[in-house]
Amino acid sequence: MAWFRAGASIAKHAIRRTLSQSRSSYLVSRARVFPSSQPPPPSQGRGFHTTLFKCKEQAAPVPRAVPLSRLTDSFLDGTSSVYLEELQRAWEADPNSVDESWDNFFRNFVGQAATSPGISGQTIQESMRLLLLVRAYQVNGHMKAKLDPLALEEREIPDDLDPALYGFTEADLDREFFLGVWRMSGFLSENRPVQTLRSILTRLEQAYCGSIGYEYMHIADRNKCNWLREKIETPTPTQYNRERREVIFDRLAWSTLFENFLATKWTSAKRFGLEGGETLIPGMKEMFDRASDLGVESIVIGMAHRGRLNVLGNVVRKPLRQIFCEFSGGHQPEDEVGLYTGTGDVKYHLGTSYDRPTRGGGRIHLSLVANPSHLEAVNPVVVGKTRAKQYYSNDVDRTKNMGILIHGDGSFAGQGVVYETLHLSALPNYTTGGTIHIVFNNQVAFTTDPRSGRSSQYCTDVAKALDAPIFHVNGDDVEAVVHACELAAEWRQTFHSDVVVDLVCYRRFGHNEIDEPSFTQPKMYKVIRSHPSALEIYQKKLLGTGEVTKEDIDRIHKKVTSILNEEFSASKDYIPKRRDWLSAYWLGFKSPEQISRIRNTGVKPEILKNVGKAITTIPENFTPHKAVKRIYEQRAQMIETGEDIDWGFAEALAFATLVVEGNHVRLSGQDVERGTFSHRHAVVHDQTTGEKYCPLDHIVMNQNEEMFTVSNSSLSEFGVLGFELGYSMENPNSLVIWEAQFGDFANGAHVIFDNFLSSGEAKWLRQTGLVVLLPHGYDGQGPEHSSARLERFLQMADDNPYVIPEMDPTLRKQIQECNLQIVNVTTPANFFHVLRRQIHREFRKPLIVMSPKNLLRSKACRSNLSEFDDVQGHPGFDKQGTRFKRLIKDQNDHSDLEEGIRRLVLCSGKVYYELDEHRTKVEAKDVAICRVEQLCPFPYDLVQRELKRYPNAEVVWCQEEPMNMGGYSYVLPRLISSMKAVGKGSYDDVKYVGRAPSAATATGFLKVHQKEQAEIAEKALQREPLNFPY
Ligand SMILES: Cc1ncc(C[n+]2csc(CCOP(=O)(O)OP(=O)(O)O)c2C)c(N)n1
Ligand SMILES: [Mg+2]
Repeated sequence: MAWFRAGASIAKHAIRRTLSQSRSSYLVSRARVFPSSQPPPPSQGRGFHTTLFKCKEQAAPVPRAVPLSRLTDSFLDGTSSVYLEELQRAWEADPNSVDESWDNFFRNFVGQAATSPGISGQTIQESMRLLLLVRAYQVNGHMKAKLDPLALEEREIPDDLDPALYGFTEADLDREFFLGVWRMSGFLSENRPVQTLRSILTRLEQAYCGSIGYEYMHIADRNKCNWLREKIETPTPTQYNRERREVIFDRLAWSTLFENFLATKWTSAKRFGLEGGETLIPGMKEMFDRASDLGVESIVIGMAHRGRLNVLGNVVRKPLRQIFCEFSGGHQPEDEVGLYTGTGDVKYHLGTSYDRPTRGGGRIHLSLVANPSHLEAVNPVVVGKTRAKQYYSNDVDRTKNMGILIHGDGSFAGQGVVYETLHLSALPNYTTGGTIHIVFNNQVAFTTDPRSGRSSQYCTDVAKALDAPIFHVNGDDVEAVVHACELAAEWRQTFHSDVVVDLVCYRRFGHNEIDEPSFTQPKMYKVIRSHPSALEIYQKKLLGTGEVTKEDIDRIHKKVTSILNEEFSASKDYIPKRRDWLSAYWLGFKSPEQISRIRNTGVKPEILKNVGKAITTIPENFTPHKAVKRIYEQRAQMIETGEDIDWGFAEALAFATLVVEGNHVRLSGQDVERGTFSHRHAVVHDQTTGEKYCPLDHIVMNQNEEMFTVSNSSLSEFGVLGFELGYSMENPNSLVIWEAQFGDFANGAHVIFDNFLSSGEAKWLRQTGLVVLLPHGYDGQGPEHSSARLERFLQMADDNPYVIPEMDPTLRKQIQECNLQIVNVTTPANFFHVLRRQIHREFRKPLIVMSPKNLLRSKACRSNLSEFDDVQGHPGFDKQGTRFKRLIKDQNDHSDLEEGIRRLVLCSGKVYYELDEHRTKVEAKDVAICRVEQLCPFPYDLVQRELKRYPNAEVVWCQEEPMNMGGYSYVLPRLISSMKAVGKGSYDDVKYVGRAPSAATATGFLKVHQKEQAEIAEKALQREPLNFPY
């Protein structure tokens, strides 16, 4: 074994140099092993590591006598020998006079064999240097581990793994050394204080430099490190018995033969196979079995393209015939012709869920979450879904439901959402008790080498920020993979925190099977071409140990191949029975083509009063901030008088009434507890004790604290929105809301909007009722705090602008058939109803809310309690009852036909109040102003009603956003369709009032803003007719 990288001569040389006290920079590195005349082999341009180690440490000095006055504490310096002798004398006189560790040390040392040289400064120092060497292996042993199946890695082995650095030579190998008995687990704890250097090094190499490289010494918690040391530094390496080996072999055979089978049946199809990393499958299966043994009942899995079909077939156990059927193009279920099928998605993005039997005879529920191409974007979604499962299964210690994420090496290092998700892992309202990460590290990303893909040594280094242990494992050693996977499951169930398995493998073919990898990685692929598969390697090993025979191997191959063939034949006639898109909680929910009853959202007045009182009551002995106390008193007054209810209180009433009805409500985002604009104060802080109180947690008797959750989040948009999306998808009876600080910041999460929220139902037939609150509005705060980019959400809407759908209330499916709801609401009562509507219907649809800022405190933006209740004759009550108003007609009383109105201004959001104020000022009684509260899907029926009401009115769309933003582009064709339908003009008849097109969303100058804003109101109400288009 090559412990000494340049043999004893280096050590001797090092010692000699130290003795001469020169400032040596003798670098012990792999490069030095080559004689100086012979250059190191040329770089292949790849490796785990791009940052060269620049270890400047010198080899250890030998001790020498130094005057007491010049003693330092550093024993490496060699001066401490005198000090140690002093210590020993003190200990001999009174063992209690020295620290316990020294007591231990001397006791063990003095009690050792007579052959030992006795205590001298030199031997003590040797022991201590040895200790440093052990420590070096614990910290850096992974650098020497044999991780790369192709053995192409170019890694500098750190100097501190070289015994010569500590003054040892080959001649010391069979000498016995004192290693000590330390308060730590594993190697150093055993009661064998004297060992030969050879046996110490052998064990260190076995433990740390085999097929698994352990990174854990960055973890601050001593108990966790000790737990791991006990597992890693075992006296004998883990051995699986024959029975286990057979199972592992069988699983590896399935994994390998599955890919081979697909490759032969569909030669030119892209399947993103996992050839080169087939051991992933036995690793995952053993991990799941171990997790199940330790209490896990349900696992949510997220992964990208690579190996997904194999995981679906072999791990999740999706019927192979179904996979093969989909591979061949699929058939539509017979009983579902004419039903909503959405757009579908490519086979390696689809999700599924199954109950799978486990080794222990139990069952484990596995769900693989559907995901888009966007690598790693599914991470927060998986974690959020896992958290929701924990809530609904009352898994308070988070041991029954677990999330597993499988990553690529390139994407794990490159995508920011990895970090954003990792940072949710220990937050009280986001933790899931640990996610297990497996990095499928094939050492290449499409065509990019790690050298160009990351600046860190390992692709997993980002996880170190979390104190997560990282197990790097050679993907060719299936037993090591299984061991690392089992250990990860044990870690997760013991410490309830994240852990990473870095499966170092290779990619046998190109990025997909029809891609040519030698264009860019010629040397690597030369090696790969003659590299045996993990299955071949394992077969050879088992044959070598005599544990399996050639016949056993043939039998397993035959069995797997014949099942694959049977399933392939069956796939030809396979017709899926029912669309698998509703999990148990979603039974009874309607798909887009099934009519769902429209329900009222008004609430009985007595319930409103009761919950209103409950959520305005703060315990007597609690001291809120003066201003907060006043807010709560005002809210109590609002409920008492039933008047002037503001936005914040209307929202609280919506939450409270939903909770009373048994729903779960969860609101998360940056600073949402107080509210960015100080309007919510959902959590009150005692000004003397700092304690917190959340009135919404005390609405019903013995309310589960999590039933209403409001939580400040980490400063992440992508991660947190993704989390809440995943959360919302688990159970429909929950109102899940994400609020952006300002709507502007939502674009940091656009992958979630584009690829999940707006298209998830069409691609994967999965519904979500997630609500997104995006503060929006032009109030002079500059380009970055004015716009939530309403136009982008509207552009994503999939309703056809030129086809007016069925709008009859009994037949209407308009919202169900559209992918999004986008609203810009102007009254607290309407906000209350739109939130409640999310739950009071038989389907779920995402809701994007352009939420207000300055309306939060506006005296004009108030509602009376009578608009919240369900009492006939109250202002909110119309023909159907009390509901969300998709359009609010002009506030002035108008009959069904108003021929004297010269202009109908249609607008949305807070600009309404400015228009109305100006209308009063200029006494423009012949202008009607209607608020389009729900922009998408467009309220054709109500717009047509208003168009008919004012037959002589000029039609204006007014907005405060620039023309290329806001609602204009979306509204225009739909308004034209509405006008055509009622025979009232066309394109040229829609006038525009608003800001001119602009690159930036808003001006940075307050004065300019005020001028522009005033002009909008003036123009919308001017006496002269407007020109087309503006
Ligand atoms: C966010 C994102 N950017 C780019 C791509 C295009 N892309 C698809 S696979 C791939 C390489 C991924 O490399 P790695 O994470 O190592 O996974 P591997 O394919 O090697 O398993 C890239 C860049 C993508 N799918 N998602
Ligand atoms: Mg890769």
